[in-house]
Amino acid sequence: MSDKTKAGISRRGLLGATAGTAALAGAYGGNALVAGSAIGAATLASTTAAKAAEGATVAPGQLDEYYGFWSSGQTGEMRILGVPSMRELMRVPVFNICSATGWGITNESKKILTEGLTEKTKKYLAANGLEFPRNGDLHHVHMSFTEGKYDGRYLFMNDKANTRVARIRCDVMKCDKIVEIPNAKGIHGLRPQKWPRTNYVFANGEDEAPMVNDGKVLDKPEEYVNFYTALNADDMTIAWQVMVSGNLDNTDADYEGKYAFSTSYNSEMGMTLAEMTEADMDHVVVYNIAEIEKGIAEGDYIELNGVKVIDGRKGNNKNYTRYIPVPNNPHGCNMAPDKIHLCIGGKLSPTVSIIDVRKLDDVFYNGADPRSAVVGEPELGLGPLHTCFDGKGRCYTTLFLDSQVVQWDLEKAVQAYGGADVDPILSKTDVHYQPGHNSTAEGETLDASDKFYISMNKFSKDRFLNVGPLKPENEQVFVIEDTKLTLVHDGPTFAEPHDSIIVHASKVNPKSAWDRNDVMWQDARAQAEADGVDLDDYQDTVIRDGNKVRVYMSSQAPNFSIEKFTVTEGDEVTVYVTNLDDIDDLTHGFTMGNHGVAMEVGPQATASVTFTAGQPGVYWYYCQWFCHALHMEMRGRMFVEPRDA
Ligand code: K7E
Ligand code: CUA
Ligand code: CA
Repeated sequence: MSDKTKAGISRRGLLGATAGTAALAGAYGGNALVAGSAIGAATLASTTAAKAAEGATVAPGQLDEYYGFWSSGQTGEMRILGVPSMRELMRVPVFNICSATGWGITNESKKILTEGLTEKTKKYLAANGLEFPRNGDLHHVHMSFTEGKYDGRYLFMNDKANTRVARIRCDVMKCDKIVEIPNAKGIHGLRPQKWPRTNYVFANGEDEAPMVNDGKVLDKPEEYVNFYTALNADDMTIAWQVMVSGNLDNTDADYEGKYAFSTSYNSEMGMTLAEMTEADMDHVVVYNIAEIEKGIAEGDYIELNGVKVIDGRKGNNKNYTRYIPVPNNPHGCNMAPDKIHLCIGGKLSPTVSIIDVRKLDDVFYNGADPRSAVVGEPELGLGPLHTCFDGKGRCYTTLFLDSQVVQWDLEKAVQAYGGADVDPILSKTDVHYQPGHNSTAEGETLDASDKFYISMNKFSKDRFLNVGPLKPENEQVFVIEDTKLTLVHDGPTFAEPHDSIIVHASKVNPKSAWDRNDVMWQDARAQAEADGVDLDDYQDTVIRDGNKVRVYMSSQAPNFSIEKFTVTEGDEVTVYVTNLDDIDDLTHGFTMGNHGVAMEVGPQATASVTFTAGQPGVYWYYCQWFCHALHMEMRGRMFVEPRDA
């Protein structure tokens, strides 16, 4: 990047000057600028901008006001950021394999990654020497709700690539359940029920498939179906599915616990791009939760691969679903915190369709035209994808093609649709570039606030130093002051800042050490008990059981309780490590050289890993999480003897 801005002002000089001014004001913390937030020169030149930046500044050592929970798209993990500083605090592996934490390597994580797979997938994986899918495509992270507000219990997320839904426990910020959804294909949109609490997690299947998908049907779209899934949030079992017409993209739920919604860009049931964009109108599917529950209770379902499936296709003449026509290939599906309006992003249409959920009873029970629930359709700009809310009656819609965010007034949009001569558009602000999702603080809840606006942009183009053909994406934070959005942070991220939620820090209270009785290692505990080993105490026991060897050790900085053990080539070795340290932040690890084995062992945690002892020789194991001045010395030897010796 050039040292000179277009206006000919030196960036360095400008940063210095701003810092100086702010220091005089006595409140400048420096992080927003120093820690890599490139504030545009033009923006900085304005006092308002400097003030806004100050408001969004989190000084070194200060804590952010909000947690941000981020999806990572095709990386498959969840990320935790501090907002507004945008400091990345943690990466929580979910659908990916992680070398640092041992996710996908430890027995505890493998159990979670495998136990929820369908038999069909297990068979495929086994035939290919795999235990679980190696990748994931995590688009949407959402927290559990109680009465329309985040309650800090769980986070739920989808894997589009392998049709899975996962849950993270917020007390330890680790994934504890992964479920593959039968029947459906490509879980995309995902939202928790908001009211009265998250009893259900709703998940959209994006890809249609033949109802009996056994390799006999390809080009008979009339035999293709799609599924909407409700999972029981408390135990992550599947409650029911609804068979629908058209595909499903994004989903949301209302604030009354009555209805849930999905957008469908392929009401045509087309298999090619031309076919999928053929119709002028697609639709929003409305699910009537009480009617579906009643239908299930009364036995009006078929059982498909162990799931109770209700027929909610067009023309079924039941009260399970309704189809509301909206313009061509809609995308985003966002329920406003006014509890009344649902906003549907037009994508190919420059509009957002506003559905008034109070009108849905008439659509279901009094034969009203489904379109009568649409009470606004403002023309906002090109490529409207997602809408978020600030709790002040204002909406923010990303315009993918225009590379802008449009801020608009919900009430005025409804008035304009009714014929009033009002312009709902309040402002348009450039973003860099091509925004997909966006977030305001707690914007999908009754605590929606107008503090910040975050734009998750699919392209960074020339915004950062060139790192080769694969560029990072770009995330931007704006401070909202009425109709003015001021950019205060611009930061690159690795694939892909797909979606995020912003949760007030007071609602998230993770532990600093594990509870020794945590269920995460209940299998290890059961095995230890069977072996007469007390996992909670100092352990140094090696059990031989045929060609199985179980090694129990504890770690206390800077020592493993076992400095060497002997096994035979080809033995199945399981190492259990218990971290007896309970000091804040004192994580140990266990890495076995040349065996593809590594794991995190958090304070007071037990973790275990099973592997096959390799070629004869001495192998060092070591602690890979820096824990002590003598961390390098925290190591030991595994001696592998030849099998025939
Ligand atoms: Cu949330 Cu891209 Cu998966 Cu919109 S979807 S951008
Ligand atoms: Cu223990 Cu490093
Ligand atoms: Ca379409």
